[in-house]
Amino acid sequence: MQKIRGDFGVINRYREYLPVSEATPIISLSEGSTPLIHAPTLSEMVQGNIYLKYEGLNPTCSFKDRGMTVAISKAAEHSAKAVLCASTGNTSASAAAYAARAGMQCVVILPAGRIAGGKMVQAYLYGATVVAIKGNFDDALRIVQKLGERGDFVVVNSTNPYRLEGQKTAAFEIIEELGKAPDLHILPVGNAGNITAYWKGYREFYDVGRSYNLPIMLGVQASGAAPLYHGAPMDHPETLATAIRIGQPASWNGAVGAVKESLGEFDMVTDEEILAAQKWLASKEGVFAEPASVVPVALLLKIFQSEDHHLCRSKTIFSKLPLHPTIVLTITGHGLKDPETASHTLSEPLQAEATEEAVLNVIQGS
Ligand code: AN7
Repeated sequence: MQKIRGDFGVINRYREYLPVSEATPIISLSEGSTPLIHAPTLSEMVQGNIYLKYEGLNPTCSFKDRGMTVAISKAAEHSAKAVLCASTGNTSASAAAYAARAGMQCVVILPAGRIAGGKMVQAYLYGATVVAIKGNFDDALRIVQKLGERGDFVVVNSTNPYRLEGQKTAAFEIIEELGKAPDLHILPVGNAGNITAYWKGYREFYDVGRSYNLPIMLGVQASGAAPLYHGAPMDHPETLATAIRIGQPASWNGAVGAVKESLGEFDMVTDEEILAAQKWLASKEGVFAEPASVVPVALLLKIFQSEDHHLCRSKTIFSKLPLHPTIVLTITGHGLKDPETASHTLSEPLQAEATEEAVLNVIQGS
């Protein structure tokens, strides 16, 4: 039989490393196999080889699709009729899409007024039931966990272990592409599932001899929502990077384990630094990422280009790396998820009559 394109998602690519069987119907949108983009300007700045794992090119434009294909496929295997999640936006978009694909109802619980526009549109368009609560993500997740106990819904937050199983495949792809694990992996941390999943993936390939090294894991948070950096949960997390506006990460222990075992660190950057990094990454490397996704870039700019470098707890990690290190940054979500937050960069376009001369005059005068 001819292989259809949907056959090439992460479950078929890494079936032997995932908890699926012949009995598992595969609900896939061809997620994964995202590009590892070399970043020449960052590489020169850091004197190493920097790569961007561009997860914004997944079917719903974030890394969440890797875990969602496994979680929804397993829910379908168990004949689930409905799934439920709390979200800062990307999990809900992904859950809604995969649930639509599986013919299941999807209910998403969101913090009112704090979801980026693109993500909100996705949830509605994919047909989810959207409930906005007067509270933050941590409140939403608490409610979802309670409702999950009733048994009518399968919870597809990263408390569902199938989610992290799927997400670990990003580490597999990086090892296959580089021929080894990077020396250092830097990624944003919110609910802390992704850092937990990457470390699991790196360790699994190391354990079966598919890589001979393990990376140092460096997790970066927004300074207004930095519970792991401070080592204590926060009641009122606040950041314009709404995707990571989380004060009580569900995968706390996994994240702390990844950082401890890999001799890594948690660090943080301010909202101002996030906005500057977003513009910098787009204009210097040609990659447009949402605010939460650029926190690793903001950290590199701070360490290598700012007078505030002494404020960075992770600075010492860079002095311990080999000469010309290989460093991977996960770009977790696409910039078009949240055009509003980037709109501060807009200005009025130059105006001209509809003739060549008029247009040329305006360009030359600018
Ligand atoms: C773009 O969608 O938690 O540390 O509910 O959307 O694994 O939580 C999103 C998180 C980073 C943090 N970058 O990852 C949700 C949600 C983007 C994100 C994170 C998120 P985790």
